[in-house]
Amino acid sequence: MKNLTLVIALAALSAVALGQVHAAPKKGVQRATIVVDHGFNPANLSLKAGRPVQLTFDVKHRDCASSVVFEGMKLSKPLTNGKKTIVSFTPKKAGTIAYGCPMKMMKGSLTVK
Ligand SMILES: [Cu+2]
Repeated sequence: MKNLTLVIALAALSAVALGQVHAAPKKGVQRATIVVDHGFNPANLSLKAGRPVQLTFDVKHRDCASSVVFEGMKLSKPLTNGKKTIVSFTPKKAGTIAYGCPMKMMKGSLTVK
């Protein structure tokens, strides 16, 4: 009888876990963390067009990247060592979005599909 109770409890847990997966909104925010440590890691991310993006730049050592500049988007945000900077936008179409330090020495890219 105790075993049966355990099985039911596990089944209930599984249902909750599955429910959470299904509950995730189809048009949810695409979140990712990019570590800034003498470069951007990961240097490339794949994103879906038409869905909001929230990138967290976790800055360890920004070096010359006093800010992160997104080319062709009129978007830039200052970076500070030891702090996190959140950048939000919605990629409208497929393509590659390049970003980097203001001098384009440290580089990263976003592949929008
Ligand atoms: Cu630079």
